[in-house]
Amino acid sequence: MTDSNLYTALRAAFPPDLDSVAVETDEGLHYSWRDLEHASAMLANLLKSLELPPASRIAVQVDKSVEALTLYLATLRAGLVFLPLNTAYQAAEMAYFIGNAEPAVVVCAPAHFGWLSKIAFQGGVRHVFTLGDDRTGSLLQRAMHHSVHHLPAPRTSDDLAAIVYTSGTTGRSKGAMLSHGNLLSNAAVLHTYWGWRTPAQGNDVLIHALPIFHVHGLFVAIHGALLSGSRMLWFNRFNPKAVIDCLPRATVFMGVPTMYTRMLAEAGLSRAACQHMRLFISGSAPLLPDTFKAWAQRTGHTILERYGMSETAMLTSNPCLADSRYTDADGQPQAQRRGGTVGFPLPGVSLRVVDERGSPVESGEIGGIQVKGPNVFQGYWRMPEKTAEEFTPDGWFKTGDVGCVDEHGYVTIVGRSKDLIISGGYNVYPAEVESVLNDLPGVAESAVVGVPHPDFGEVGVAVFTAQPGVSLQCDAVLAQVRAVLANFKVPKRCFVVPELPRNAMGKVQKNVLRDHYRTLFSTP
Ligand code: MCA
Ligand code: AMP
Repeated sequence: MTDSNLYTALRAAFPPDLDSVAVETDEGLHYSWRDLEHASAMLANLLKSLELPPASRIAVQVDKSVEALTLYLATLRAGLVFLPLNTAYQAAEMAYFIGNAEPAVVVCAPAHFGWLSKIAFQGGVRHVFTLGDDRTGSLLQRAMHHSVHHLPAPRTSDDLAAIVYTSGTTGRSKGAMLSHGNLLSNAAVLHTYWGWRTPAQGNDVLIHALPIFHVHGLFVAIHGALLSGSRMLWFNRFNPKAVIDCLPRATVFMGVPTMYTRMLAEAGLSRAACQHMRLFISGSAPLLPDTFKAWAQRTGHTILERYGMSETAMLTSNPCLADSRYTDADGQPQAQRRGGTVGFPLPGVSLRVVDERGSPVESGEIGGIQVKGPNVFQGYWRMPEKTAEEFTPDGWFKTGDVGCVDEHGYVTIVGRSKDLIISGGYNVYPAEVESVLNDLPGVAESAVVGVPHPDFGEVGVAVFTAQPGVSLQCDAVLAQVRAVLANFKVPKRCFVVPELPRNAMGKVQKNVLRDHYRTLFSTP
């Protein structure tokens, strides 16, 4: 069997000098390539010693750290399935993920061991370890006793490497199953398309300031750096000032639009600070044209916007170098990064825009975006019906995004057919928040809508009615929501109204609410 284990491919790209620095943290710690190799081997040997069934899930809810990165690499090496979970998830959310995914191992922050181990053991999990962001916890203590040598478990390209949970329009989160082949094909395409420099070209240096429990920070950023043997300047938390201070030593930065607007608010962001930078990449949420323009004016760099999903990793990208598949009116390869667009389908990705009947539309016309490619996931974990619903009979994945492709091939996202709010790059499904609100004592019914926000791009606002005779206080209601949902899902404002606007069919008119509250966070 040819080994398609993703770790094998990443390891092959490590630079010859294994003692050179692979990761430098904002606390001044240096990790060499050999450290990554050895630490992930010890963890992989620990996982192996547990004699877990094939395809066991390793659920990980820990604060960002280089050790958490090595745990990801170890899981790949051991041929097991990595299941990253946002640190903001609360007990009820974690109980759902553990019940649904049935992991064999749970790794959590030391401070969460009390409540999370209870949920895990009740869910039948046999092994619960802790891992702190300061190199503490039982996981590393146990791994210390294992060998630094480990041969990656051979895997086919269809074998699962990770399950990434993404919320659903019905309020139930779905686990997107990603294989070694899905992740490696996407990483290899981005390696070329974004022109990651090889050691011979003098490697890139990536500023890594994203969380590592979602596709953007975990796969796009980490695979990009590792597959080109590039050093990472590592931040456990995003801090705009500290990132700007690092720019002169870096060449690539990846972030969500909120990170760009927060950096623009810093006086230290200047052309001089950015003069060694090669590439600024944005994604996970729409980048406003104003941000694109302001960034170009301040730094002299045009941000490269790209588009992707947990189910597919990256789908489209503005060009880094000229893309010979797309030519301008003079027949020249397109090299221009266009603000407001997400660029071209990546090589190997097919993308089409269809009308309500599923027929492809003319260029420039708006419709639903569907995709195919080696990066498209294997389906939703234990949800065959849901998986079938999201694919057309001829194998196109329905993204739920609405957009168009112009005559030069640039893709623009204009909206979403799925009821989804993207807040600071995190997805919030109104259905999930509404179901929590509707269950609260005194709430009759609720609607959650996304409205523009200067920092997070978009945030949720809750509008609800009270049961007869009940008087509800918004702050108290939100406090109850906060107790059950991750903090970024909690609506930023809420309103009690006598009734929700409805159309003739009795359906709540969310567009009316969106229009009504559109300017809630506008600055005068
Ligand atoms: C924090 N808060 C938020 C958000 N983040 N509210 C709404 N939306 C958010 N994204 C609130 C918290 O609830 C808290 O409020 C307060 O802000 C401070 O929290 P803190 O954690 O300190 O916030 P922060 O450190 O300032 O975080 C902002 C951030 C972060 C750095 C922009 O949200 C972030 O890292 N976003 C990146 C998300 C990401 O990686 N997405 C990729 C998904 P309170 O105190 O009231 O509770 S992958 C994906 O989308 C696809 C595949 C793709 O294309 O990439
Ligand atoms: P997730 O479920 O977290 O993987 O989020 C994927 C969704 O984020 C996509 O379906 C899009 O709606 C959105 N998204 C990602 N990148 C962009 C972008 N550059 N512009 C607009 N929306 C984006």
